[in-house]
Amino acid sequence: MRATRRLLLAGLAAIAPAAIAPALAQTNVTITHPLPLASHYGAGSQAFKEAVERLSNGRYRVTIQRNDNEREGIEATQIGTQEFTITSTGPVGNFVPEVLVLDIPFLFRDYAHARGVLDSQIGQEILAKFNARGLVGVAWMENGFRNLTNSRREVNAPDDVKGLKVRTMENQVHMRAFTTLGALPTPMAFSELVPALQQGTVDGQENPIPVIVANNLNQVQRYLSLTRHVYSPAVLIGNPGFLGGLNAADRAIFMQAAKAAVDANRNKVSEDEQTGVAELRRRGMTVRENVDTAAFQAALAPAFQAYSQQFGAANIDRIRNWRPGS
Ligand code: EAX
Repeated sequence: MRATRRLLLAGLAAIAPAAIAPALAQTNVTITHPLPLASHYGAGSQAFKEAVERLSNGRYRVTIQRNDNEREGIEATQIGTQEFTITSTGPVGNFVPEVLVLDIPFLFRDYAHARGVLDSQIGQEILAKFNARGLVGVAWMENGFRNLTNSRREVNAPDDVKGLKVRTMENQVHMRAFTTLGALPTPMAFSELVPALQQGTVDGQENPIPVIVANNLNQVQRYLSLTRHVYSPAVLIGNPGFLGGLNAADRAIFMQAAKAAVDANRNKVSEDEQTGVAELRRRGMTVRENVDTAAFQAALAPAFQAYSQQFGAANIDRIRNWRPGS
């Protein structure tokens, strides 16, 4: 009897810690973005979720939600009803005006230039401006070079844009550019875009290839012109109260997860840029590749003059002339 009792007690001792250990506290964290999960934002949010849950050993659980109204995602992050959001800079300038300089047409030469500037001191200085606006600019992500689509006509040069009702983001820099070209810019949230195109409220819109592909905009747009008229950054924004309440180790986890998000997001943009145009042709879009971008830049001269006055020519040149190692 004694031996049995001893065995029983030894068995109980072995399982006791697991059975009575307090269930590990788990904190739920929500991140939103405006696109399908298979998009370049979806890739970033998935990488963020995986890294946070792995690095925290499950102490944090990340829920990814889609909200195709980016302004709402920023507002919810600002007031704390969610902890993070991924958004293009489109509406961000209404919260952090210093971001608007990045939305100037033809500011960036190519992806390497844009990513280099955003990851440099220039980009970090702009992220720091979020703090005074009740937001945390955690990391620059990427939306991509924006291209014009419409259902009225092929667009090869600025004159082809005259009179087109073009949906723009709620972004004063973009709206000025399209007004200067003689188009009729119609600002609205992404959530309103497809209905507006379906109902003919607008003739066209402009977005990066990854957005056009992920949202099947070929179903509501006939012509694609590879204008690449604006590089559209995206940004991972965090709630100050949540991030400020973390200890150093947990904050480091979220910063490391943000880096994973940026890498996955940029890789997906690069992939979509490789395959997206052919895919959109396959889906039936008429694609104009050799757009006269020099003519577009010349036609935008009055807008560039206004941007120089608004943002300072030196600030614009600092970005435009950035080189690796500078
Ligand atoms: O951020 O609103 C837009 O056109 C954005 O490019 C889209 O929501 C992805």
